[in-house]
Amino acid sequence: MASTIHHRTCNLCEAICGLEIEHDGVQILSIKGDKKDPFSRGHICPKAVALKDIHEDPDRLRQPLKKVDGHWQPIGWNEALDEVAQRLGAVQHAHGHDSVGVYLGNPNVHNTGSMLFSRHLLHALKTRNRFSATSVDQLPHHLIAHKLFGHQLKIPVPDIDHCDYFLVFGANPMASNGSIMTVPDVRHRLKAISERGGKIVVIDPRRSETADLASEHLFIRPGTDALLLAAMIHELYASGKVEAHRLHEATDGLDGLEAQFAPFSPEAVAQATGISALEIRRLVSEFSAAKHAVAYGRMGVSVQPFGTLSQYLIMLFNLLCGRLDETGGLMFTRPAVDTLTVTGPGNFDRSRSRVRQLPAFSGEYPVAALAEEILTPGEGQIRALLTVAGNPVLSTPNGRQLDKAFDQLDFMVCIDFYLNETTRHADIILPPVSPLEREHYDVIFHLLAVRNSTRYADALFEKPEGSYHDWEIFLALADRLAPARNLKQKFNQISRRFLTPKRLLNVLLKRGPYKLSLKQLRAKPHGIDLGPLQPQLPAGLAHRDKRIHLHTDFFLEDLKRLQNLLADSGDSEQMLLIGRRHVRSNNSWLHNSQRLVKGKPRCTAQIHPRDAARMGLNDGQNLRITSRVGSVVIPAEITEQIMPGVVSVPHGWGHQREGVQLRVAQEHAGVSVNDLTDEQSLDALSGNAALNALPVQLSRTSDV
Ligand SMILES: Nc1nc2c(c(=O)[nH]1)N[C@H]1C(S)=C(S)[C@@H](COP(=O)(O)OP(=O)(O)OC[C@H]3O[C@@H](n4cnc5c(=O)[nH]c(N)nc54)[C@H](O)[C@@H]3O)O[C@H]1N2
Ligand SMILES: Nc1nc2c(c(=O)[nH]1)N[C@H]1C(S)=C(S)[C@@H](COP(=O)(O)OP(=O)(O)OC[C@H]3O[C@@H](n4cnc5c(=O)[nH]c(N)nc54)[C@H](O)[C@@H]3O)O[C@H]1N2
Ligand code: SF4
Ligand SMILES: [Mo]
Repeated sequence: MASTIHHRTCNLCEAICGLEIEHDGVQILSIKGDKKDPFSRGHICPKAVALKDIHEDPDRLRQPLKKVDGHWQPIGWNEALDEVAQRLGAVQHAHGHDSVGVYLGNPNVHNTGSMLFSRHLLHALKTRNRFSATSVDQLPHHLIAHKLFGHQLKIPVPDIDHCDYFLVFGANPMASNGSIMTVPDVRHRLKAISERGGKIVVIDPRRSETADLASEHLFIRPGTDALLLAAMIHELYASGKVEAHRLHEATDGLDGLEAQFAPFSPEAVAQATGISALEIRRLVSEFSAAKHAVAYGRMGVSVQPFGTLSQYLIMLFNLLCGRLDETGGLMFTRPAVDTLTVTGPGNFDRSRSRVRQLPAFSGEYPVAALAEEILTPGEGQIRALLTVAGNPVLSTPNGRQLDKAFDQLDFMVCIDFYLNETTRHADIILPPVSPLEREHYDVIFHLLAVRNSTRYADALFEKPEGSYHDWEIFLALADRLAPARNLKQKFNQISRRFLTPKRLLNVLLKRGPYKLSLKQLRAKPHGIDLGPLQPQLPAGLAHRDKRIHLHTDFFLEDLKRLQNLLADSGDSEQMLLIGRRHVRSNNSWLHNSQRLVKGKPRCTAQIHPRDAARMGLNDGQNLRITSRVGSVVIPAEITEQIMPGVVSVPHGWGHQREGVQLRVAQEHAGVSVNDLTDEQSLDALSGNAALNALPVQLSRTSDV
C-alpha cells in the first residue's frame, strides 16, 4: 500500500503537538511535526517518535493476563472481565463498598474515552476510597480554582504570547513542555518574550533548561517560595504598588490583607530563601512596572510542604498587581468543549480518609494515604484495588511501602498495557488498545491552553479485532458490577454504549461556545485557531454571585506555619531533595523506548561541587541518599547548576524490581526517587504530596 499522511495530536504530554504521521496502513514510516498546525506550528519533541515505539513494542500487552501460581497466563476477554467483576463484587459483598480502592493515573487525562466514560465505572464501584495522580501533582490548582473562582477547572494560564515579564516559580517548560499551561513550541514562545524586549525570570533551586534560556535566574532554597511570595506581597503594600483594578471591586476578602503580611518583610525572608532583600524589592518593582506581566508556578511549588499556600500567593500577587484576567497576564480560556460542564465544580473536605483523616477533594483522598488504607486493619480497610493507567509504585511517595501493601491485597486488577512495577502486583491485567488505535480529542488541555484552539483526530489504525478501548473496559466492568435490574437500567446501559466518546464529543462541541461539530473539526485536521485569550471576568466566574471569593481564613491560616519556617531557617547544612524532568522521559512509562533511553544514564543525583568536596565525593561515584523512609544508591553528578545544600534526582526510574517485563527499561533501570519520598510529608492545606524539599542525608558508598 502506498504511504499516507495521518494528522493527529500527540497525547504524551500537555503540549498536545500536532503530528504528521506517514504510514502504509500497517507500519509507521515517519513522525514529524505538523507545520500547518496553527497552534503547535510544526513543533515536536523527541518523545513524539516514541508513539511508534509504544505501538510496536513487543512488551506491550495485547491480551488480558491472569496470574496463576505466580505465573502469567493469557486469557480471553470475557473470562477476564467476568472474573474481575466477580472478585471485586465478592470483596465488596463481604466487606462493603469501600473495601475496593481505585487509583487513576495521569494518562487517563490524555485519553478522550477515559475522560468521558470513567464515571460509569466509578459509579458502579460505589467506593469512597478513590485516589489519583492529582495529589502528587496539581491538587493546589484545583483547590484554589474551586474556592476562588467557583469551579475546580476554572484555572487561569499565563498569556505567554503577550506578556513582557514572565516570572516563573518552580517550572521547567523547556524540559516538561509546559504544565497547567498547554504551550506547544515553548522555546520560540519564550524567545519571543525576549525578542520583544521583555524579560523572563526563573526562581528555582536548579539552573534548569528554562533558567538557561531566561534573562535571569535566582536560586531559591527548596520549600521557601511561600516566604519569598509573602515578602513580595509585603513589599507591594509597603511601596504602594498595589494596582487598582476592575476585579478588586468583584473580590471578597481584600480588606485587611496587608496586616497579614507584616511579619514577612524582604529582610526577614532573605536568609531563609537565599534571595536578598534588594533582589526581592527589584523583582516587585520590575513586575509592577512591566506593561504585561505574569507570575506562574508549577511542580516545584505545587508539590512541596507549602504547595497550596505558594500557589495561592502567586494568584494573590497577580491579582494585587492587576494581572489577573488581563492580556499578557493570567487568563482564562474559552475552549470549544465547555469542560466545566463535563465535571462538577468540585468539593473539599466532604469526607476524610479513615486512618489519617486527610480531606478528600472531589471524592478523592490524597494518594499518600493509599498504602496505610490497605495496611491498617479495621472497618473500611481496602482489600482489593483497581488501577487505571497509573504506576503508583514509582510515582507516589514511599513506593516500597506500596509494594508491601499491594502484596497484601486479596485482589488487584490493573487496566494497563505494560507489566511494570505496579501491575506486576496484579492478579489480572486488562490491556487497552495502543494510543494510535483510538481517536483523540483533548478534553482537558484545550482548557489550559495559552491560545483558544481545537483539534480532533480519528484513530490512525483500526483496533485489532476483539481488543478493547479503555472506555469499553470501563463499561464492560460497570455492566457486570451493577447489572441492570429493570428495563430502564437496561436502556441506560445500552444507550451509554451507543453514545461512544465520538458521539458524546459531537454533542459537547455543538453545545459549546462556538457551536462546532465533529464534522467541522474533521474537515480541519490541522486544528482550528479560535483566537487569543480574552478577558472574561467577572461574568465568566463560576460562582453564582459572580464574585471572587478569596477565602483568606482558609488559605492564610497557613501563614502561621510559614512563620515557623522563618524562625528555624538557620540549618543550611540540611540537604534537601528535589526532582527533575528530562525532555526524553515521561514520568515512569517511556523508558522502554531504546531511542529515548540511549546515551549517558540520566538517573543521577545532581549535587553542587561544594557539597561534593565536603564529602570527598567524585563525579560519577556512587552516593547513598537516605530519608526517613528509605535509601537509594545512585551515581553523583557534580554540577554548579544546582544550589549548594540541594540534591536533585529525577522520578520514574527504578525498573530493577522483580517481575517487571520492560526489557529495554530494565537495562537502564536507575533507582526510584519515590523510595525516598515520604508519605507523611504533605502540603498541610490540601494533602498534596510534598515530593520536593525533602530533608535527606547523603553519604559515600564504595563503588559498586
Ligand atoms: N519530558 C517530560 N515532560 C513532562 C513530564 C515528564 O515526566 N517528562 N511530565 C509531565 C507532567 S505529568 C507534568 S505534571 C509536567 C510538570 O511540568 P513542570 O512543573 O514544568 O516540570 P518540572 O521539571 O517538574 O519542574 C519543576 C521545577 O521546579 C524546581 N523545583 C523543585 N523544588 C522547588 C522549590 O522548592 N521551589 C522552586 N521555586 N522550584 C523548585 C525543579 O528544579 C524544576 O526545575 O511535565 C509534563 N511533561
Ligand atoms: N518524586 C516525584 N514523583 C512524581 C513526580 C515528581 O515530579 N517527582 N511527578 C508526579 C506527577 S506530575 C505525575 S502526573 C505522576 C504520574 O503518576 P502515574 O500516572 O501513576 O504514573 P505514570 O508513570 O504516568 O504511569 C502511567 C501508567 O499508565 C499506563 N498507560 C499509558 N497510557 C495508557 C492508556 O492509554 N491506557 C491505560 N489504561 N494505561 C496507560 C502506562 O503503561 C503506565 O503504567 O507522577 C508523580 N510522581
Ligand atoms: S512536546 Fe509533548 S505533545 Fe509535543 S511532541 Fe513532545 S511529548 Fe508530544
Ligand atoms: Mo503530572
